[in-house]
Amino acid sequence: MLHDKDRIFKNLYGEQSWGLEAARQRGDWDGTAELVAKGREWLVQQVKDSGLRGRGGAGFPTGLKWSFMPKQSDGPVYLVVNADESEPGTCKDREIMRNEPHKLVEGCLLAGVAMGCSAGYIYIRGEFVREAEVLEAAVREAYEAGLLGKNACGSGYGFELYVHRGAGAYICGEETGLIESLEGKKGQPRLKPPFPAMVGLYGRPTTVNNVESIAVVPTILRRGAAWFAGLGREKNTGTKIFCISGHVNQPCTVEEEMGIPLKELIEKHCGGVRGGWNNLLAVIPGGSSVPLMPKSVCDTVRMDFDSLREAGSGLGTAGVIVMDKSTDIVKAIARLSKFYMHESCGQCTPCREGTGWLWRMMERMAQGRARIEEIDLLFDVTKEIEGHTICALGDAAAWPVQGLIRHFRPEIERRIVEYTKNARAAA
Ligand code: L3W
Ligand code: SF4
Repeated sequence: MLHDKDRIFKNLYGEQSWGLEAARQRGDWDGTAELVAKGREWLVQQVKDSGLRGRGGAGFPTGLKWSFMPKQSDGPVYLVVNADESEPGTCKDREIMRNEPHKLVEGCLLAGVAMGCSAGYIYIRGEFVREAEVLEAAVREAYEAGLLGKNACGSGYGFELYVHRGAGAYICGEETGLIESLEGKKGQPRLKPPFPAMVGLYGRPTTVNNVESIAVVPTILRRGAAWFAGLGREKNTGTKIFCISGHVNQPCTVEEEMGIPLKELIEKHCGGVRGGWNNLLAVIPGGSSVPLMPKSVCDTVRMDFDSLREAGSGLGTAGVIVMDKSTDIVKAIARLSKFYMHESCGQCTPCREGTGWLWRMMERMAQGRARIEEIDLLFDVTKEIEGHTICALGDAAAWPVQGLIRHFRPEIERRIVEYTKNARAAA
């Protein structure tokens, strides 16, 4: 359980102003010039030592990612912040940008220095109109106070920061689709490698980080890598913002210690599952792109990257979707299939054709209008999509269906048997 003193985000619920003066009172922008002066190597090493792993879904070690950027460069290198938060069930970056924008702005400067960037771009989801306004105002405040610009914080380091609004496509949250969109092109992911650290924005070395990953950096640097690494557990360190929605008594977004048991998270912060813990059917723990877990797994699982992977799911974005026994679980997953079909950018065949096929098949399964052997066929097709596409959207479309078949196959079979029986009786 996380003590208040270890909480990074002190204004997550917007009880105080987001503005610079209030942010300073909360400790933001305190001694930033001294941190900049410690230099690039120190900054990267601190983030490595903290054990921070990317908060956007993949959990890649942040310090390691920063170290991929060239030590010397013959031109500009860039930081890009992925603020295109679109994963169903996820609303953590939104709260940071609404209520703690200066943590992100200061984090951009420090990450920029750590990687030798002269400029950073925050790519914000188009639908986040109010959040973009707040963020733009926070960046303006930082410029006016001399915290950004040619001589950021009086440190002698020059760093420019831009806020760029997206236009509402989920695929622009994929880092290379985002870069394409930032360049003014259609947001279609690129083949990797080369990774952005080699060829990124405008063909230059670029690192794309999630909002939360960057916003925690100033606190890590001020309080020390050992403090952050002391929270959570090995390889899964620090605090994490969880967003819990669905069939709980009080849906909420909350910062907790990495590795908190799922049951404790729900009971402590959300007033429990609607109708009590025994009324729980399943949980999707990391935004819609990771497999669901039945109640038996939820009883004991911890909320961190490795525990959830071992449990057959993933931490993803930590958007926890809770479903009680009133849920039509097959229909719920069919709805997700429709989402992925709609958001597929269409450039690779297994995803373009496969996501539409999955959705049509899932609609039939939800009604029971299928044959039992088609369940195996459905599973096989998800395996043909997984790992055979340019970006992770193909995997993301496959995994929820795989999780459903793995854990709720009897429910799919029951529908098929019932539908067949009714159809025969009506004939
Ligand atoms: C240089 C190498 N860089 C990896 C970098 C890479 C990227 C990061 C992670 O997917 C996940 C996905 C969704 N040299 C490198 C290297 N990198 N090897 O490390 O890369 P990767 O490929 O593991 O993941 P990804 O393609 O970035 C992201 C999951 O997120 N997701 C959804 C996300 C939605 C949001 C949102 O709404 N905010 O984030 C949910 O689970 O399934 O697994 O930077 O360049 N050798
Ligand atoms: Fe586009 Fe889907 Fe291929 Fe990703 S996997 S590049 S979304 S078609």
